[in-house]
Amino acid sequence: MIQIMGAGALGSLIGGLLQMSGKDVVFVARGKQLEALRKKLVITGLIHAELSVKAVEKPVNADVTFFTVKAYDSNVAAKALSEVDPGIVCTLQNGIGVEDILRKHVKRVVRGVTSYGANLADYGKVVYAGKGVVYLPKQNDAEIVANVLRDAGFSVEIVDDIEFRVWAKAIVNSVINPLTAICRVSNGFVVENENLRKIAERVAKEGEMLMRKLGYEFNAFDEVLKVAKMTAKNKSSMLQDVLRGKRTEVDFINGAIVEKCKEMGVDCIYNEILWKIVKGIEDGIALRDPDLRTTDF
Ligand code: KPL
Repeated sequence: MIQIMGAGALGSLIGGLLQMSGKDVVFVARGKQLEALRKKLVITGLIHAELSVKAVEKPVNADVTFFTVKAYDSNVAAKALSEVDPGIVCTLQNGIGVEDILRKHVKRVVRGVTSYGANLADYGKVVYAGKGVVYLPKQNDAEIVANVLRDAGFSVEIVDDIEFRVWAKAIVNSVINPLTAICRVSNGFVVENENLRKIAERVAKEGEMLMRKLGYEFNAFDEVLKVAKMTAKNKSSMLQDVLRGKRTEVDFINGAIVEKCKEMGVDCIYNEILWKIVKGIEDGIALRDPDLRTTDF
């Protein structure tokens, strides 16, 4: 049994593709997403599929669990998982520190990173926006996860520098996500527009300096350019959250980068300003409608 803990955009896409490859999949969801999935899961974009899926509110025993809840839901979701036997738990979440939260509650954790693109068009409707890669660390349990994913056609790479990949992804997200969420533009605009591009370069530079302190060579702005061009028409996950009136993952992206920069003595004023502006947007949303801050794992 494969379990999807957090059937949002990425979780639904992974679960849907795994089910289509013949795996027995259960989706753990809440609220309107649970209601919708109980009717069906629709995948559009690169493929078109309508699937009848098994959707439940509470986690169950599984051989492999994909942990794809929003970063800020990690603690509650990991605690819920600890009440069953979730098997190997593979996190593919955005952000820094999520695997540490997970490890407090479950034993067999695999920290992965993915560049697959998925958006939720509506409850129960996921858009498969872009093929990518799933990076997994060199460790025993990761091989099992890799085989599950490869059987369903995912491109998987086993790497010995997963920490680097986690930071690299967070740094790219720290540039694209808040700028798109604040200005309400798609990813490509962040580097096409001269005003935003200048800020993007400065934010990326802070990330690059942090990477150097962590012992990694990483041309952050080159990577931002690459990702922004590849996903030019996409709405970032942070923009989608803001548009849907939901909390964002900014604390685990820019917030975590600021914390690490301060610890390592790296300037981070651009990250700090973006972080605080997005927190201000979240507070404005909460003021208008506190109920909308709930999530859908
Ligand atoms: O990971 C992403 C996100 O939106 O969270 C990027 C790479 C920016 C693609 O949209």
